[in-house]
Amino acid sequence: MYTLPTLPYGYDALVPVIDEATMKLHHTKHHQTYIDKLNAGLEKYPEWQVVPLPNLMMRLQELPEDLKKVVQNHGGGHLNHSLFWQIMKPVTSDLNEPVGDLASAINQTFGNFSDFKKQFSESALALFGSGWVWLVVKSDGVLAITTTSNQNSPLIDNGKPILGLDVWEHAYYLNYQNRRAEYVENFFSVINWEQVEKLRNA
Ligand code: MN3
Repeated sequence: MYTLPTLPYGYDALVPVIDEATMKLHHTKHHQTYIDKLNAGLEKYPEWQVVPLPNLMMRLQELPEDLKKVVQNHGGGHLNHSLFWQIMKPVTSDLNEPVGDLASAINQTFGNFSDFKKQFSESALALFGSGWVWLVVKSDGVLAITTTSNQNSPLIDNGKPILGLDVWEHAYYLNYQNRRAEYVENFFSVINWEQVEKLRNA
């Protein structure tokens, strides 16, 4: 049985970037619903219950049709949100940019941090409908920016997600209404780059 992970900070910790009401609703209602539906879908497949969720995602094509949909949508919802909470932290006064090996890897792939930020933001704005924008490590170890629709996980295409931004309207609409660009810009001040680097090395 999957359960809702505890946030590493309070619901009001990301203010003014993400408001308390959005965080609470997003975590206790949206994320919880993905978990409930994932658990319900797995109930009649004890043989698949024991397989870790990231592995289920990578083996999606082997799953029975009804379970495949559940894992793709609700399993994806659980994995994606679990990562999202982890890679954010409260706003601090310092320049919030990656350092060390992660900074080098980003510069190597995207030229510099500002070009990375531009590409990531453009991908978030160009994404039609609901979905996510990601920084992933591809199977060859190289970084890439990708987007997925709905709750699809980058793991389906064998990219390891290390940074993700939820661009479903439920993630920002209370505070930003239709101003997705502002939400994306502000997101950069709550990214926990230390955690992103941990995930890259995991
Ligand atoms: Mn969401």
